[in-house]
Amino acid sequence: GSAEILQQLREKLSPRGDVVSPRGRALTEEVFGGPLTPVEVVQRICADVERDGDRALLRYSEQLDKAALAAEDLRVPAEELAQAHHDADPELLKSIRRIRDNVAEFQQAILHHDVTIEPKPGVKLTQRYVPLRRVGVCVPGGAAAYPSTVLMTVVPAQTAGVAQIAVVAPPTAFGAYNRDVLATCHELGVTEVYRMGGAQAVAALAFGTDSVPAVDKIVGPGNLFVALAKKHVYGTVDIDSFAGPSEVIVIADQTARPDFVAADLLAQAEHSPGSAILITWDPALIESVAAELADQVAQLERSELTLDSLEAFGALILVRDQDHACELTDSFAPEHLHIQTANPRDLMAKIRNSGAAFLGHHTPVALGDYAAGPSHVLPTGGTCNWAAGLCSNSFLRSGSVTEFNQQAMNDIAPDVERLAEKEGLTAHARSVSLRRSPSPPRP
Ligand code: HSO
Ligand code: ZN
Repeated sequence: GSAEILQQLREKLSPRGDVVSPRGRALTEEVFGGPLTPVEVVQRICADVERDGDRALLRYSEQLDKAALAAEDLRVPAEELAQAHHDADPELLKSIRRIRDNVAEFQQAILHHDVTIEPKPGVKLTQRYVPLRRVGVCVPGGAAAYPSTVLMTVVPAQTAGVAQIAVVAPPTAFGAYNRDVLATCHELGVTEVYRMGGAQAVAALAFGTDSVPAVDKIVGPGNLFVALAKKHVYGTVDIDSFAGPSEVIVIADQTARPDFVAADLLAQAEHSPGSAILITWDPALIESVAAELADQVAQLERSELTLDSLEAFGALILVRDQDHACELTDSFAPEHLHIQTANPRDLMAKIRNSGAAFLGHHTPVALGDYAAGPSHVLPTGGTCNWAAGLCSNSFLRSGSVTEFNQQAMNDIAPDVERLAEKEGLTAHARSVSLRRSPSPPRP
């Protein structure tokens, strides 16, 4: 029945990793002198960085990331960015430029513009959008290097007109010591890159330190500690959504090719952890996809990790029919949804909640992960029923602008005065009545 499937799915989807690994547990015991929950760890780190700045930041980099850095080492020197760009594969740089153009074109097209209405003569109401002045972008660097994440965060921010973009990546071979990550930053014109990761990097961006000027908003994916730290500093700065481990739900029918479907499931499982779920009403497809998965996983470079991820967070689910598939998907609000059926748009119309949807047999999620145009920084963990993915508009804040002339103010004044009086706020009422012309009789 639906309830059991729902329960099972809930366990499979969103490998949030709130369970700390034995290694992580040992590390926190060593650093904090006792077992702490991830939330407690993050609270401690953020409080220390807020109080002690660089000193705490560097101490945690050493203790948690095993990187002994001095304050001067935090920011990647301009020459190093240029060198990485110089050394990078020229074909990679060409791809990066093409992808940048794809992303910029889409992000530009969806950008909010100021809206002004004149609902009555003498009244002008505007919703205006201004880019944030300074933002911090988290690029992960634990399990793999992600130059694509640099593109999918920095280009939307640039499109919005953000003047200062600070990229942070952990001091690891997959992070701020990764040539391709640094080369991508340089290609995009990012000059501020910091070697720091985890909760301490988020805290440094939020509170500012001697070496890292504070930002207005922190975006980008990361592990559990990064996500919890962003939540913790929200209010001091803005943040984007909870972007945790990758998830995909594939809805497929008998028109789908089992090898395609299996390849798409493996692609997100490869993130390790990554959850990958097939929902279909065709029992034969379950069999054929299962066979394909076994076959294909063995051929992957990250074969073992992917298999582990698939076993822990993968599922092949048989449902009654299309409506059942849509209903289940909607209640899970997956980060990625890929519909591989004869009528993908019809199904899409029945699903409200997904971070990013991919329609048809020729639109693998990997197109969106790397190159299509919408950002791959998306809400996970079942938060897509209220959270949205990153886009150029995430880097704007809106404000209103109101302008009345005398006549228009006269017209609206009685309503203002009445409400103000009901609230007992006579100063408010007076600030309006004083301006009326001719003046109303004094009560
Ligand atoms: N699927 C990831 C993004 C990514 N994939 C980066 C490959 N590289 C989160 O949506
Ligand atoms: Zn991916």
